[in-house]
Amino acid sequence: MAESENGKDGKSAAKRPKIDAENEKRNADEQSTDNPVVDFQLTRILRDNPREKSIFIHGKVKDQDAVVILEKSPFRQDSLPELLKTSQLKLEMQNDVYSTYQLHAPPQLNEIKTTVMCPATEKHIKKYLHQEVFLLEESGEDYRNLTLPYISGQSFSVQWVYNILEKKAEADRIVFEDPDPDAGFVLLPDFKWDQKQLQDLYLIAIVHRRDIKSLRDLTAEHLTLLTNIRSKGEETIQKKYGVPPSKLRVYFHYQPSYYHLHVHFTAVEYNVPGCGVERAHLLSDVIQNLQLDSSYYHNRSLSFPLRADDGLLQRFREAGKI
Ligand code: M7G
Repeated sequence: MAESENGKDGKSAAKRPKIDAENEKRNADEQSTDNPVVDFQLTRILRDNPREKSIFIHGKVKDQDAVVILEKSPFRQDSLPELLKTSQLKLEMQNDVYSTYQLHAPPQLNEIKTTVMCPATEKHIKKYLHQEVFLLEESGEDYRNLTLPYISGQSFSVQWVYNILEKKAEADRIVFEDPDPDAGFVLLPDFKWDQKQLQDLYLIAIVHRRDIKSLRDLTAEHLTLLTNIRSKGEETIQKKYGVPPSKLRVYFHYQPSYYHLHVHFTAVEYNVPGCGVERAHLLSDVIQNLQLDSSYYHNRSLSFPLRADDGLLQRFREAGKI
């Protein structure tokens, strides 16, 4: 795990209490809500990542399909003294200067981030099932002839995005909003980030405009929107978390899972899945490409990975493209 961004610029002391206070408030609010996984009946393990300490499981909650992601939270530097002082150590082996233990930590220092999707669709289940991956090259024409018709009928619902924009969900998590209908957006923590530490900082900026599906739709007409997201997003993250723009990776996914334009802001040292060259497009590169050529993303070929069971891969195969 990368060193804390704030360890270097000395701002962690100032910013961490704010994160903690917000988390405590959220925890208190959440303790009163139901446990949605208490009746969970395991169907199968979709994916198991021992190295990343995460597991993706499919099961049923009251006859409805559910996907649950369990992920051990990273260590927090500020709670290390408490962890070492208050935990129980069970000796496993001792040899010369070497000894190993099982450490039994108090529950509040041993959290597991849990994401629940219920009712989960077949597409949710497939998304997390381990699959062979293929790299595709899509021309502008392929996009219009194959990809666009496919995603129009098949993509994930973006209802959760509309709920955020309309303040029907996660309203208390919004860290910044520019309400302008053309250049405006909402910035909030991605649901992959538990906000307990800055090493895995992850926010998303969701645009108010509902007519931009992805990178492919962008032209020079959208430059004001894009530069606005970059400058106000970076400024907010610097102010709220003490993380400067030089410590951020700001990018689009192509293909995204959700076809409503959004930008990912992650800590640069956090090696999050989906930040590799085959899927991530830096916002600053996109801005410069559009400044040079307004139809850059309409015309050029874009490569992206698809899993073996993806219907779009099947379309490309049928069209003799791979
Ligand atoms: P993407 O590139 O469309 O798909 O990014 P990906 O999930 O394959 O990366 C969508 C981003 O939105 C991801 O980083 C998700 O973790 C995040 N996200 C998805 N949902 C359903 C939610 C949600 O309900 N709330 C929040 N805050 N983030 C979400």
